[in-house]
Amino acid sequence: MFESLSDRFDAVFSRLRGRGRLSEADVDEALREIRLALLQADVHLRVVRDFVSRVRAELVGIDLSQSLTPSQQVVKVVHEELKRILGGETLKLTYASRPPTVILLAGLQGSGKTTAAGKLASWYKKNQGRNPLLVGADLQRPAAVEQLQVLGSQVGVPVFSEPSDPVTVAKKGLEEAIRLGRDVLIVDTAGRLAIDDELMDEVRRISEATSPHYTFLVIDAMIGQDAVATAEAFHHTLELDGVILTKVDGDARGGAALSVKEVVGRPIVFSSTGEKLGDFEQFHPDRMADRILGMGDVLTLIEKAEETLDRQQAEETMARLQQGQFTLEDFLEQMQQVKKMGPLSGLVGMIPGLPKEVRNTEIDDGMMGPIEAIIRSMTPGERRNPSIINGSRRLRIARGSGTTTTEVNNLLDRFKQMQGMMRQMASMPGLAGRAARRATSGAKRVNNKKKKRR
Ligand SMILES: Nc1nc2c(ncn2[C@@H]2O[C@H](COP(=O)(O)OP(=O)(O)OP(=O)(O)O)[C@@H](O)[C@H]2O)c(=O)[nH]1
Ligand SMILES: [Mg+2]
Repeated sequence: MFESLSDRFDAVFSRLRGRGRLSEADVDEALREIRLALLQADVHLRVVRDFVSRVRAELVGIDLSQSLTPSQQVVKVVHEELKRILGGETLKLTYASRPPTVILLAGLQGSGKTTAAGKLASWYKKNQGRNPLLVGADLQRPAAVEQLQVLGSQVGVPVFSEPSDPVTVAKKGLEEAIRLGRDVLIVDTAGRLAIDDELMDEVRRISEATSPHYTFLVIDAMIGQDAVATAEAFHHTLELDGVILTKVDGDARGGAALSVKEVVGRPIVFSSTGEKLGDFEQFHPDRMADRILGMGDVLTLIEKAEETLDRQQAEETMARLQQGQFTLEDFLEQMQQVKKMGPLSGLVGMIPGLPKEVRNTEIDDGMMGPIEAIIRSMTPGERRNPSIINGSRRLRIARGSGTTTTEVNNLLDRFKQMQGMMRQMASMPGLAGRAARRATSGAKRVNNKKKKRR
């Protein structure tokens, strides 16, 4: 999401970079560009107008004697405004004093409600240590409850439903949660079109029967700002508390994300970024503003790493690394751990300081496939000591992995380089110092690259 917007902003800021002071014409031009960028990102017209006029007001009042350069000041003002239209502070989710905390999901057909219900249950269980119960109150579509049950079993959360009517199911679900001592109740409802009075009435009655603490509207980001219009209709009937934005992975523009809060007055609370159950994050306006402006999102990256990486395994790898014994087996292990964190293309956007060219490189997750296949086609002995790989072994590995001997050679060469680097690092004193040195040398390399390009 936000790729093209990021590029446009980047262009505006680089034009301002290096200026000693900003003339009125500079500001006007920058604002015109920002306005166009937002419109092209499919942001609601009212939001765009508001955004531009607030940025203008801020820039007029800017004190040029401050320590920031003019372009940095513009970035700062735009960042603040972006954060504000994305919702300001992260919504803090609280729990009912008398459990369960009831969460009702509503939304248009196919917006991703059922998927979000499963992901939300998993989030509450894994991140918050809660014991959710899912309720299948979509009796409209024949396979809806079954779909929820599949998701429930994948995330290890029970599902309640019965073939009666949706309001009864929701009510009984609530009783069931109390009986079983489940502390979060997530109610999945039938997909509806906003104009469908009957279905709107149904979700309203489910809401009355369960008195939800949170009512979240599930919105498909790919629909863009049109989604916002439906949000208003739902808000009218349901008193929404927030929005779950789905299919963010398929939306390059970000119009819905940037319009929802301003138009509906309710923030995005979660975003769903893919088909996998782990592709689900709490929505942090400030981090999102960072990402849009290419400042990276280290916090989310660290959280993802903490969620998915196996600490003990990482420590073992680190220990071997320390002794200069990093093998192809460790390499494979690391690749698998990184893969668990989600699509690579998503991760790259979170790394700060990467030049735009790198951030926008098409990253093919499939690229890891052949590497993995090659390592898997090796014997344990070969993995531990690749120097024994001669011509005939190379041919066997290439055949076994469906690759060519050149590809096998390339991998072995790259691995050898990497191993050399690691040995060097291992010879430096102090693990922490080593990590720090590695981080700074990485940053330097990026900077150099950046300089060369300019
Ligand atoms: N790429 C991607 N696909 C998603 C995401 N969330 C949901 N989907 C897909 O979107 C389709 C619809 O999702 P559902 O969860 O069934 O949507 P729903 O709102 O429950 O649909 P109805 O119950 O029919 O109204 C499914 O194929 C999901 O796999 C997401 O964040 N990214
Ligand atoms: Mg559904």
